[in-house]
Order: sequence, then structure tokens, then C-alpha cells
Amino acid sequence: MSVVGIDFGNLNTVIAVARNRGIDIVCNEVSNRKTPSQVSFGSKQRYLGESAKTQENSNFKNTVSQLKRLIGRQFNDPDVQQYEAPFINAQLVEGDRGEVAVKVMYQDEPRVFTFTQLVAMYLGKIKDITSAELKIPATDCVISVPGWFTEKQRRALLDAADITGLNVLRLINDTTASALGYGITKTDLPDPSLPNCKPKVVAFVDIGHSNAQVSIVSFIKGKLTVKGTAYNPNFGGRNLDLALVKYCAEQIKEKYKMDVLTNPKATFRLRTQCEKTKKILSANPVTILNVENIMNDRDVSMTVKRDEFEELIKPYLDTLEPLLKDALEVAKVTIDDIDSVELVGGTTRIPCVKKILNDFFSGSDDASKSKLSTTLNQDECVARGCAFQCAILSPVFRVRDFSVQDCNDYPIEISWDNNGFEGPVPEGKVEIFSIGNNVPSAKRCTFTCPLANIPDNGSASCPISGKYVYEKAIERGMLKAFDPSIGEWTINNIRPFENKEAEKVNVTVIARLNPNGFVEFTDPTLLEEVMIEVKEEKKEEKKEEKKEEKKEEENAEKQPKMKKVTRKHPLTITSKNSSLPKSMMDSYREAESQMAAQDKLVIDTEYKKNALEEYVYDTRSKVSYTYTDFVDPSIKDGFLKQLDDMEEWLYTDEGSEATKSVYVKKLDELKKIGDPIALRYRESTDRPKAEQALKDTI
Ligand code: ATP
Ligand code: K
Ligand code: MG
Repeated sequence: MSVVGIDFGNLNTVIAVARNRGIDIVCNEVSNRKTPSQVSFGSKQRYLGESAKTQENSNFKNTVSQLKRLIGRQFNDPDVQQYEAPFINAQLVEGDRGEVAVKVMYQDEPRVFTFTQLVAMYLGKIKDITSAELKIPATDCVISVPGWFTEKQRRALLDAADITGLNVLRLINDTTASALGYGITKTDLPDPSLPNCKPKVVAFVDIGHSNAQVSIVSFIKGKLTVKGTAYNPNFGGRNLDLALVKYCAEQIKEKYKMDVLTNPKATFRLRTQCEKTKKILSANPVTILNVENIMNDRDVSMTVKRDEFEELIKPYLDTLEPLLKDALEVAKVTIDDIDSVELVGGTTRIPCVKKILNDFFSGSDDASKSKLSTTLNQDECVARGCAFQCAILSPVFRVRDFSVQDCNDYPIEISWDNNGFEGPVPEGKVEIFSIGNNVPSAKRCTFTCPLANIPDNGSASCPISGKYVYEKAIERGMLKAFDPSIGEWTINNIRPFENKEAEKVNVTVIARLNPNGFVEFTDPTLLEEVMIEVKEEKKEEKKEEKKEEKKEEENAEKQPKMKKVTRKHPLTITSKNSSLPKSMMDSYREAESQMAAQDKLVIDTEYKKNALEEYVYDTRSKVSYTYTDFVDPSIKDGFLKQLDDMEEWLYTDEGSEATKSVYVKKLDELKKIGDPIALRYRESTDRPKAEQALKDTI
């Protein structure tokens, strides 16, 4: 069984595995510790991860990035058009269910793939990389998501993982994963069994490629509690790259009299260079930005200063302080309560970002008061935290237990059919989980159904629906156009089971916010009050019951003694959420396995072709030199010609595009002649060696 943590980043994905020695980061096929989160489509095969990135420039329109941003989103969501489209080279289209999808050329035909499918393809690659490292199939894993992901986005990611055969034991919020990795390895956390234990409070600030996340976490020995969070889902490195692109495009317009922004490929080339320039400016006050052959066969070049860059990104920098304040407010702590600040994600490497964070938390610009800490590896701590969480949940792995209490980011409201039922409150709806509510958590809800609303000899059902309180979420700077609905549930078969004369029945149900952040309703129960006859019992017991039953006794003196009890009858609940229906999942699974088989066939074919090519070169030189005394002279020239012909054939259209079985057949034909020659040679060199060895032993 595998213990795997996956930080599915918008730019790069990091994989960590737990082993008995500890947590290791997994390197991919080109020995990188992170893998580009991209997929690309070719005329024969797909390219996933590193190979997709290699394709990006040459196969521009068929290479898809921003996978994490677009999974679980709708095509006509205004946010998608405004914030995501500028980063996508491929054509965005609307999928069958209204979801955002791409249209690409794959195997020389136009094909539409949803982002659930694209993420499934990509996670399949991540699974393969991990399996190659573990030497067993990777299945069980924990994947991180931004805290601001809605249930719909989370479920879409689970669907994608499921399509590719990954078993996600849990989704964990990015900053919570970092906090877990931080806490579980610390040996000096405050011990709650000692007097005056004051929890250690740490701020985690993760600014990556596409978003900024802040989380205030308190630690005691064996436990972390997320006290409060705040997010800016539209402030990440990619936004800063874009700001620089616009600036450089202006310069190019002036200096070179051409508008690169009218040309998507030129814009893409400029964006790639801007990202590099941005990184260089983190270590240097000034640099030169070059783009070769940007458009119209022209190269461009310009000087960019760090000061200028900082000025450009000021609108983003200005959002940081309110964000930090929001997190502190939700957490109900002050700056003074923060013991240390952990920086995560590539964008916190930018000096002015660091300075803003430092000044905010130290309450001054006195460097000696800095709370910024570098305990964590800012690129790998999320994946490591995921692997720890997976290890905690895995039955096969022993790890120090560490309890994680997360916190709810969006207010969640449930409503019910108030015509037939009286719910916990008369209004017909209630905010059941507020911002800052613990995750996981559970609350009991009671619904009352008057018997008058239940048809004779029939039963009633109670529909409940759940949604995010949209306005409040927006107020906190959440994504502006997410679909607020979460799910619908129906409690069925509500009817009196025994007491047909009752005026009403009560139904209870447990509303849960589960560790994945999903809303669930469990344990639906009908509570029914029934009168039961009290049998003649021993005097003492009778005495105790006397008080309760007094009233009833008065009313019915001559009748048998009765008492009121509550009986519980389990009910059933049906639910509808945003996970894909089974039929859809089956067809996605089937399509994925066909595409994966095709990719494998392409790779195998390439392998067989290489084997044939290698055999031709190797055998030809041997037949001319090493094997020359062992080749029957009557076939020598014929065989050499056959090898030459084969080489030539490999360069023809037919030979370079043949099927796997053709390459196998051709190699077999050559080996039929070549193998006996090689065998004769081996025997002749092995025999004297063996004779010598025999002599030596005598
Ligand atoms: P996300 O968390 O948004 O899904 P991610 O996890 O893939 O994205 P990271 O790997 O944390 O993102 O960060 C990548 C971003 O950090 C990129 O925009 C990259 O340009 C930026 N970055 C990396 N190093 C530096 C640096 N030295 N200076 C400035 N920016 C940097
Ligand atoms: K990452
Ligand atoms: Mg990240």
C-alpha cells in the first residue's frame, strides 16, 4: 500500500512518499523534484507533465495549463473569462454539463475534454511517476487543495483522481498541510498537561503561481487548530507575470513599433520571458529581458529594474495587508499573538513581498524583530504535509498521531420545505456552519412534521438543500462567480410507525462538515412517542415511576397503567451532490484507459523501432569486423546488404511510421541470420576461456 502526498499546484506538482525512514520527495523521469501541471495533445499521443511543457511552444494551441484553476468550474462563469482565459493557449469551450472544457486537435481530430478529464490524465502521470519510484502501483494518497475551493471543485478533483485509479484518503487544504508538516516534526510544542500552557501561534502565508492563502494556526503537543484563514484567489505569480507582460508590451510598441498583444503566440513568448525576468529581479536590482523572434522575425530586448517591477505590481501588493488583517480577525488574535511566520510558495521569494510580510508581523521595520522563519522548505512542505496526513490515515503505516482541526471558510446555509415541516427555526433556513466553524464537525437538527401533512396510509419526505452564503463569501474576497449550491437531500418514509393517533412526528438528522469540507447528513431518525402499558412490577421500582405517571393515572384510574416512551426508527436519506453520475464516470474511465493504452503503444512502438535501429548498426559493424571469421562467406555480402536496406527503410515514410508488430517482425528476420553468427563467435571465445579455467583448477 502506498503512502503518497500530492501538492497539485497550478504551475508545478510536488509528490512526497512516506517511508520508514521519513518523507521523501519523488523525482520525475527527468530527475526534477516538481512536475509541470500541463497536458498536451499530439497527432499520435498525449504528452503529460514534463513532455507537455516541452511541447508548449511548438504545439501552442494543443497544450493546456491552469488545470487546477478550471476543474469544477462553469464555462459561462464570468471569472473564467476574466481571470483564467488570459493564461490559456487552448480554445475554451462549454462542455455537455455546462462545465468549462477545451477543444484541441488530438490524433488529427478535434476533440473536447473537460477539466475533470484533463486533471485525470495529469494525475495518471503523477501516479505513474510515483509507481515507478515505489515499484508498486501508487493508489492511496492525500491531495491538497486551496482552502477556498468549493465543494464542487473538491468533488471534481476526487472524480478526476477516481478516473485514473487513485484512492484519495482525504483532501487537505494547502496551508493546513504545511501546518501539519510543521507541527508533527516539532518536538518542543507546548504541553497542555503542564500549567500555564500557551499554544504556539504560527501564520502560514502561501503565495504560489495563482493564489495567496493565509492561515493562522495554533499548536500544542499532538494537535493543531486552524484558527482563521483568508484568501486572495487572484493574486499569484502568474498575475505578476501578466502585469510585467503589459508593461513590456508598451515598451515594445514604442521601441519596435509592433503590438505583441495582438498575437497570442508572441504574448505567450513574452510571458515566458517575463516569468524568468521576475525571478531574476528577486536576486538582482536590474536585468535585461530578451525575446528572440517574438514576432515578424524580430528580436526584442529591454532593461527592467526591480523598482519598476515593484511599482507595476503595487495593486497586488496593496491587497496583502487587508488579507492578513482579515485572517487575524477571523482567528480572533492580534499581531502580538503571532509567534512566527512561515513563508510558503514561490511568490514569497520576492523581496518586497517578504518585506511587507515582515513589517506587518513585526509591527515595525526593525529587522531584528522579524518573525519570518524558514523552518519549512517552501516548495515542498505542502506535499510533505500531505504525505504525513496520508501516513496518519493509512492502516499500514505507523506514525506519531497528530490531530488536525481545520476551520470553515464559507458560511453554509441549509433550507428545507417549510410547508410540510417545521425545522430547527421557523424561517425555513439557517446558517448551519459559519466562518471559523470547526472542520470536521457535526450538529443535530430536528424537524417536526404534523400528521395532517402525511397522506393516509402513506409517508412524507423532507427535502433539504444546502448552499454557500454567496454574498458573505464574496465579501471576504472569494471567487466572484462560483455556483453557491452544494447539494440536496431528502429524508424519506416519514410516517408514524406505531402511534397512529399522534399529532406530529419528530425527525432528527446529523448535519456534518466532513474532513474533506463536504456537507453531509447522516443518521436520519424518526422519534415517535408511544404509550406503553406498565406491567405490575416490584414495589420499589413502582415508586420511582409513580411521579411521572401520576397524571395519567388520574385520568384513567381503572385502565391499565401506561407510560410514555420515545421510540427511534432509523430512516433513509437520499442525496444529490456535484459528483459526476456513475454513467459519466464509466465513460470517462473507458476513454482514459483507451488513451493511456494508445500512449503506451506509441512508447512501445518507439522502443521496438529503436531496438531494430540499434541492431542494424551494431550487427553491421560486428559482421564487418569482430564476427568476420564466423560468417559464412556465401551469405556475408547478402546480409550486409540486408542491413543497409533496413537502415534505408527506417528513414522512409513507411519505415519511420510503421506499427509495433512490423518492427518486431523485421527484427526477428534479421536475428534469424545474425543470431547463429553471434552464437558461433561466442562459443569460440567462450571455449578457450573455459579450457583455461579448467586448466587453472587442475
Ligand atoms: P498554486 O499554489 O497557486 O497552485 P504552485 O504551487 O504551482 O501554484 P509555486 O510553485 O508555489 O506555485 O510558485 C510558483 C510561482 O512562484 C511562479 O509564479 C514562479 O514564477 C514564482 N517564483 C518562483 N521562484 C521565484 C523567485 N525567486 N522570485 C519570484 N517569483 C518566483
Ligand atoms: K507546488
Ligand atoms: Mg501551491
